[in-house]
Amino acid sequence: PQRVLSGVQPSGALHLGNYLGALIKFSRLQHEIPTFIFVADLHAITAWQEPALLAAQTREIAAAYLASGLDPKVAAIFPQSQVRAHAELAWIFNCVARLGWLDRMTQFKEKSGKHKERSSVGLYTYPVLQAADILAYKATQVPVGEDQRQHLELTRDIAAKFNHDYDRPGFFPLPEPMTQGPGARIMSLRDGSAKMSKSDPSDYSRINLTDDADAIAQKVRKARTDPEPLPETLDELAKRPEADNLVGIFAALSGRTKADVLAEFAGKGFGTFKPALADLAVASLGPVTAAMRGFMDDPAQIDAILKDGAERASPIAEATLAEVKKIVGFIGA
Ligand code: AQP
Repeated sequence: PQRVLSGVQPSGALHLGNYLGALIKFSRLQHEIPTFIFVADLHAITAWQEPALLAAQTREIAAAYLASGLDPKVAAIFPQSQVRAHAELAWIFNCVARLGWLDRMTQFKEKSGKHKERSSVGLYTYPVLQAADILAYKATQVPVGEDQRQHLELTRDIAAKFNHDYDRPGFFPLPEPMTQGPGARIMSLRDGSAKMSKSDPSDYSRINLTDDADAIAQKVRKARTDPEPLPETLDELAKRPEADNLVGIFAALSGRTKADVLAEFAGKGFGTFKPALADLAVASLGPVTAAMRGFMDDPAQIDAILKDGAERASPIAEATLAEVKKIVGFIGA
């Protein structure tokens, strides 16, 4: 059977990259394939989080899920920490994954920076926990942004090694990343070579889901570009990272292809394109932001939705964990 699984960390305000790379895909998939979407609070504490802020941000991510169209009666929406099997399976996978595999993870290198020895051990084993998130549900499809591809490869390696070492061909499926589409890699509005990110110190580098119409319009207006009009072809566009990014955002927000957007705007300057993009962004995000605020006004309702989601997800993850324990040779499983 097919299953979709994904999650977002409650480690800061959500931005347009998170929305277009991940969130927007969830609500489309939920009606086609059983869908499990969690708030990755266990992952978030790999870097320090103020406890009160972590709780607030967990509810904010849940509100963003609901506002972007996830239906809690259709998809299971839950906090990662409320389904114990994730952490327990992660331990077993820590013993399957090899140090050499984790040493190659570029996100750890980027996030630990120059202070590797001061990073948490959790940050290092982060992708192993991610493998447990996915494989606890034997998920087959994982809608994520391009930046998560390497971690998905690691999940596939862990699944394959487990199946091989314990001689259980096909026990874990090898999940497929769903990273297609123009929203898979949204870049910073200030630098076409850096991804849009929560941790960028410049707020002008990103559009936050909580930005109002004026802030969105101003950020688009100030977005870095070159002076040339938009080109005719995708090949030409690819040579201009900032222009490419803005066209990609337009395409993702309007559900069109970049080629289609170029067909409309080729030959036009940013004086025409940027206002059109700002209008589109405000029209697309405005209702999401408003709905998000509505959900955030009722934290008790969010908590109830998350608890219900955890109760629906737990039996599935527990069943996988019980099978795994038996396969490994733990008695009583
Ligand atoms: N720029 C992006 N373009 C497309 N997708 C993106 N994602 C993140 N940035 C972009 C996708 O959003 C989902 C949730 O990511 P996360 O909560 O795990 O956060 P992250 O990957 O650490 O990315 P952030 O938001 O930029 O945070 P920092 O600054 O801490 O690195 C994932 O599916 C991710 O691919």
